[in-house]
Amino acid sequence: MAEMIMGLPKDEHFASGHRACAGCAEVLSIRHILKAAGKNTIVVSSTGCMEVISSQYPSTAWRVPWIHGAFQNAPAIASGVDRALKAQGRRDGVNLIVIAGDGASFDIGLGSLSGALERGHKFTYIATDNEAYMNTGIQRSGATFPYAATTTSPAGKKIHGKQEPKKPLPFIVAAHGIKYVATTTPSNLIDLNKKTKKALAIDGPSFIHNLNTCPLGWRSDPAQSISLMKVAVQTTVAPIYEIEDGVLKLNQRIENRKPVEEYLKSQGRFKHLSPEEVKKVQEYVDERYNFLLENDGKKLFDVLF
Ligand SMILES: Cc1ncc(C[n+]2csc(CCOP(=O)(O)OP(=O)(O)O)c2C)c(N)n1
Ligand SMILES: [Mg+2]
Repeated sequence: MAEMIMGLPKDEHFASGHRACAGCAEVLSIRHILKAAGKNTIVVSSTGCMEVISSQYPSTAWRVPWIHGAFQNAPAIASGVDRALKAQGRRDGVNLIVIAGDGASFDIGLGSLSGALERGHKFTYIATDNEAYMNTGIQRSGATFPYAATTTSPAGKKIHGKQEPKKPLPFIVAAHGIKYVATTTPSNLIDLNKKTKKALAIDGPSFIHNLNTCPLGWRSDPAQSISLMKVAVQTTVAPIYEIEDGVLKLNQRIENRKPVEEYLKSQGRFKHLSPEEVKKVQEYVDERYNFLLENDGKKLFDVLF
């Protein structure tokens, strides 16, 4: 039995000595996802930072079986692993996890993800979202937050960063009728641990959205990565909820929301914003959080299921 510290297992399945940047929140999330999953786990990763930093030949940080696919096909690989283990009579007791970035999840691999969800494979998909294609040089993705400056949505004189909203991936996934969808950040590792376990216990597909500070791409202080995630939750930029059997449950109802400016001001990617634009971002965040408040406890997508 693993020893417990503050309710979290002591076992490590992601080794230190990897090449993640100082202050990378994503690598902390992954470490704790694997702690929750335990050693009987197979991980499939798409191309992205977490692959690049963990697996320079001939070394690896993964202490569980790990498959790296292409940028766009991790869910298709997981589908094959699920079916192969079943065919061999070895499916019971094995956790199958896809860990893929926002570019892979929100954009290029969305078709592959949709197919695997629709076929009903037993696997947990974890979208580690740092809001851009970071390992290739901070290009915008469908997950990039509005007005954020990236190398392909720069803050110019006329256009101030990304002009489009963030794609609502947890809802797109939930609309497939899967049993469990949840959102997380590494600012609450107990929550991340519980949700990972809950997702892995589902007999079918499950999905976790995991938002992570990227000090390089967000131009934030590496020492503040976890407190920035706390601010994301307190401002409701990152609402924490579950969708279980289609029913929305806000895990944390934020009564006294902090102004979104608190979140924006500590990141260089937002430093070009005018006061009017900060107001627009506040409205954008409020609209979405109010939707969650109004629908808390309700079954979403009734017509679709
Ligand atoms: C078909 C294809 N197009 C482009 C690339 C180059 N590429 C590799 S990873 C990546 C971005 C990954 O972004 P994301 O999934 O958000 O992961 P992150 O690097 O941010 O962790 C890109 C564009 C590729 N490997 N394959
Ligand atoms: Mg990314």
